[in-house]
Amino acid sequence: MLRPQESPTRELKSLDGIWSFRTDPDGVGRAERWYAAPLAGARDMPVPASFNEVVPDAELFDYVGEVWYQTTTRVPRGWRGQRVVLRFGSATHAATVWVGDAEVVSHVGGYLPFEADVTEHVTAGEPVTVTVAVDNRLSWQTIPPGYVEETDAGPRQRYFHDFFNYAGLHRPVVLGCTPHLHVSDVTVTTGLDGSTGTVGYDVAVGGGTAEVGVELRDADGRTVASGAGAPGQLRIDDVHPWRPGEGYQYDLVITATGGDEQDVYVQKVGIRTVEVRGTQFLINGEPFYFRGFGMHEDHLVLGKGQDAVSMVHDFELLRWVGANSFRTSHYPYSEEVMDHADAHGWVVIDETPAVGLNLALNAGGLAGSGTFSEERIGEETQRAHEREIRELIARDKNRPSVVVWSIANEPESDTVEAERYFEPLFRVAREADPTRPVGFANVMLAPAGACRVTPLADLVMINRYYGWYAFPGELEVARRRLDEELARWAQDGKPIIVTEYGADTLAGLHALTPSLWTEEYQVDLVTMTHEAFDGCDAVVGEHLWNFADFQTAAGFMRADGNKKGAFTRDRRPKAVAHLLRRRWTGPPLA
Ligand code: BDP
Repeated sequence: MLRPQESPTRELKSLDGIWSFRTDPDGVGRAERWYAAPLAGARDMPVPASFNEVVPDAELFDYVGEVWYQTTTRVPRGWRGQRVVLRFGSATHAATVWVGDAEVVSHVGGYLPFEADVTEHVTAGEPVTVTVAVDNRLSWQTIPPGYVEETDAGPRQRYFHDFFNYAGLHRPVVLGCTPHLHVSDVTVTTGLDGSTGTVGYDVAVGGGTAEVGVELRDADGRTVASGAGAPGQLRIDDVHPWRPGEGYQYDLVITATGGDEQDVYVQKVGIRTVEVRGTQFLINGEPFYFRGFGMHEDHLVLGKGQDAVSMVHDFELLRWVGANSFRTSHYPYSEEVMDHADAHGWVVIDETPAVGLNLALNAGGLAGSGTFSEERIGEETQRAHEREIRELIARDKNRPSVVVWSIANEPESDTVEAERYFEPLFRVAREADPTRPVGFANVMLAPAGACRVTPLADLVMINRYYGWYAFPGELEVARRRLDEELARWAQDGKPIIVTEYGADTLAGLHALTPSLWTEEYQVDLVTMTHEAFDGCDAVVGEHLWNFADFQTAAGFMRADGNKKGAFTRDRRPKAVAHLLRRRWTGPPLA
């Protein structure tokens, strides 16, 4: 799905700001046609943001069900005769949208965009009301999964992943116009051969047939190649590649012309290659070592709301600490984050929201029961998972920053059922994008030899908590076991990225003797773990868990959330951040 943009033929109007908002605990809004009139009893709610923490109200914090958002805007009068599209960066986890009293689109999946052609429901120059019912419920059929339990105190959302179920309109909402004849999609693939670059492109057009022309312009606006026809291949001499740390991008200016209409869409292109060769991970043919974090879209009050200040600040902290990469644990991040990554040379492991597919973890009373079964995670969930993979790749396929698709985090992976569940999903990912390696983050419960899903992957990605969940306080034993496990994975002959390691740490808690939760222990554990990585050639990456402390569901394992951050939730460095900075900004790692 194309990212909306302004171009010589396209305009955008942001609908971000204060919307009317109300909850619908009795689930009557649809029957009562709340979209057909101003929302009664509404309060103000900022968009984009999670709704959970904006109001100090425990019921809203833990609310389960549909909430309603409404805004009125005026369609620019210059849009007469144009195709008008309404687009949401995301709605967590499902949404139905009305324009006036016409239902225009429904979408399931909380972390990917969707849009509706609303041309016939709007009039240029006239006001229009947009109403959205957003459902934050997770079920056995959703990705991520969960279930609603009826308790004496009302419904409670249960889920198996370790981050708070923030919900709402988390990302920008825009109204845009294009000509009726419009560029509806483009796929680019890039190659490098010495100083020559190639850009393959395939353009799709909607609303009629068109002649397609493309021009590739460098960052100074000079045309370096051009072509005619919807699919084609461009050759660029003296190419300036996209590199980690330097997000050089060209503009592919696409022009579609048909009848008396013309559309212009500009697709950014970073020319780079990605390859797994033996135990190496190569970007532009050179070995790449991943330094960075698993992260979360998580900020005080904003929850998972996209916010430019927080986003740029987080990237500046990543830069300060010497990171070169991150994983979008455990769901696709906003397009604003991805644009920034492309433009500044961040290397990204792009993850679907398939987290919590493992009843051996965080499953309370269900613990240990079979995860993959028709009553739990069965074919319908698998179809939802497939859709998430397809939609993620459709959104991010042209992004140079994305070098790996991670199709799940810590699913059950040591059973025949898991292998059966995942085998077709790897196929889906590879069909949708034959150019990037596909993997998933393996859980400690399925070590080398026992995991039946990693053999399906192009690389080994493991989350390991030696010294924390395993051998807490016993760093010597932890080190030996970690060495042994890395050596076993190395025998697979694939690169290993340790996608999680770390320790919960309360900023400001100190001790002279090894003591869990202290800043010293986090430093000691991370030092021990790095020594193990340095002793294993197949390890090509280290992503500490987590970049910053983050909110989770309530539980006795968590102290106001997960505290494994290198930074606190308000982005102050813990001692480990300085350790990482010394390691990551020092001489390059082997
Ligand atoms: C892993 C999960 C991650 C958790 C982390 C932890 O992938 O989401 O937050 O462990 O327990 O199991 O801190």
